[in-house]
Parts: sequence; C-alpha cells; structure tokens
Amino acid sequence: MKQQIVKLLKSAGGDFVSGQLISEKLNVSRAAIWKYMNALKEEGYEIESVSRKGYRLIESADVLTSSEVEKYLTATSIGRNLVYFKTIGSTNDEAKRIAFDTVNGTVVVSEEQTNGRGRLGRVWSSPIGKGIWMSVVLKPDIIPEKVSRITLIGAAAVCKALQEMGVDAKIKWPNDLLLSKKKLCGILTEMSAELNHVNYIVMGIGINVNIELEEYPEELRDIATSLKIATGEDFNRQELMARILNNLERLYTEFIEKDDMSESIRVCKENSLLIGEKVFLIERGGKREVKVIDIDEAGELIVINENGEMETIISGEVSVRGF
Ligand code: BT5
Repeated sequence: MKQQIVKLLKSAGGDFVSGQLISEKLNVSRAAIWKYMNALKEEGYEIESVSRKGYRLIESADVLTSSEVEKYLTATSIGRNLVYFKTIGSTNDEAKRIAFDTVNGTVVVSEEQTNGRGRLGRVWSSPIGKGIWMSVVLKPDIIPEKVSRITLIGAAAVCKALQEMGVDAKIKWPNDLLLSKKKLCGILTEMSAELNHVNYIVMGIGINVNIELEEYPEELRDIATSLKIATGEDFNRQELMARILNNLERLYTEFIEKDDMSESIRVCKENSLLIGEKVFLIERGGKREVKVIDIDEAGELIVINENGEMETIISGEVSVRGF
C-alpha cells in the first residue's frame, strides 16, 4: 500500500493530493492513510500535509524500495518482486527463508543489516542507508557443480553496472570487487540442493556506496573502500542497484538458457586483478604460492603451481591473498 501511495503522490508532480482522493482510489480509510504517511516519513520521504488540501511529496527518499528502484529497472524478472526492509539481520538469511515459496528473481534488500555475513561466518559491515545489501533468489535448472559459476556472473554484472556509472573496479576472482586494491563489493552465494538438483540459489551482494571512512569499524579502514571514499562523490544507490539487476538478468539468462557465459568470463578476465600476479592460495591444508595465468571458459582459475605445473582451481575451494 505504501508503494501505491508513493506512486499516487508522484503522479501529482509535486501538487497536493487530497486524502479523499487517495482513500477512494486505493480503497483505504483516511485514518489508515495518515498511518501510511507517517510510515513513509519514517522511511525518509519528505511529505507535507495541509488540512483541506491533502498530501504533497516534497522529496523522494534515498531508499531502495521498489517504487524508487523501478524507475531504472529494465529487467523483466530479476528485481520485479522486491522485498524491502529498513533493517534486518541478513538479507541472505531472509532470502533463504522465503526461497521455496517465492518466485525466481525475487530480491531481498535492506537499508541496514545487523548480522551481515561474509563467507565462512565472517562479519559483513552494513551501515544504514549507505550501501546496497541485497540477495537475489534464483531457481535455475542446473547441476550443483555449476553453481559456483553464478558468483562470477554476479561479479561481472556488478562490474558492468559500475562501468556504466563511470567506475572501473577490478574483480578479485571469484567473489570480490576492489578499487585501488581495497574492497568495494563482496558476493556470498549460498544454495540448497539435492544430489543432482538445485532447489534454489541465494546470491548476496554487498556494495559500499556512500560510506565515509570514519563510518567503518577501525579494523576495516585499511582494507575497505566505498564509491564515495574512492571518488569523493555521492552515488545514486537506486540506479546502481537497478543496473546491477539489469546486467545480472542478461548474463544469467544467457548462462541458463544457452549455457553461454562467455560475456561474463570476458568481463572477469578484462577486469581481473589476479591474472599475471603471484598470489597465495589458502586451502584447508595450508597456504601456497602460485602464479595466476588465466580464467578458463568454465570460470575456473588457471595457475602455475610451485612445481611449475598448470593447475585448475575451482572457486569455493580457496581464498586468494597477497595479490
Ligand atoms: C564476502 O565475504 O565478501 C561476502 C560479502 C557478502 C555481503 C552480502 S550483503 C547482502 C548479503 N547478506 C549477507 O548477510 N551477506 C550478503 P568474505 O570474502 O568472507 O569477506 C568478508 C571480509 O570482508 C570480512 O572478514 C572483513 O575483513 C571484510 N569486510 C567486512 N565488511 C566489509 C565491507 N562493508 N566492505 C569491505 N570489506 C568488508
């Protein structure tokens, strides 16, 4: 209902809309409208109310609700069902909770996460209103072995969206994007699967957009960045979010329908932070140094190991450090 009210106010182009009209069009009581207006003000919308004239939208809020993100969205499935929270523990947890009962392409987004997660139970800092913390529910008909490729498709989608907004970020295979060697974005892909059938995938994407350095906890200040820190400018989160979803839909559909991830791989290679570099692979058994030479068409990392032999590394098996 809140979204419908916002739409109605917007369609008035800054003029007043009477409570009576809203009540008739949306079939709600005047008292309920008043409650919804207060809730919208809470979300950050600036709404003027004048007795006998009604309500007027002064300024749209910098929020990631569907009525704001929709303006920039061309994707037809991904992001069309947008579940919005002002605060939540983790959007990945919520997406997993609803995954079985919701449609493919559902996106859960929150202005803040109080329990944002990285891989292996690490903490993901998610301050309010300054980033994009979202999770996409996908239900592809693929075998579980191919799921790790979805992370690369996500990384490519984020990279393309950033390029469209004038930012050249580097991809640190398989799940990070960096600016000036500091982390801008992290992706956490989780799945529920049977032996040879995927029930659903939840792809969590966290991007630091308008965060200032001092808003990070001390321990992140040397390793994390944001678009604001790197460029000195504020970015439109709604547009960036929609552009990511638009690119994701295209790249994901190519993969699912045509088994073609060539564009995603090309983006990951062209913007790779690792190709040509010596890195440490951190595996269960310990740490070893290798030289990265390529990413193959399946999205795997090709390296030369300590014995001078070529090896293929599948994402999800390792962490990469010391690039
Ligand atoms: C990741 O893990 O990079 C995956 C992050 C995924 C976050 C999204 S937000 C929406 C969705 N809901 C969730 O709960 N999660 C997903 P990993 O590679 O394990 O990196 C985690 C490490 O990054 C931490 O141990 C910190 O060192 C660092 N870190 C934490 N918060 C950060 C931030 N905001 N920006 C940059 N680095 C951060």
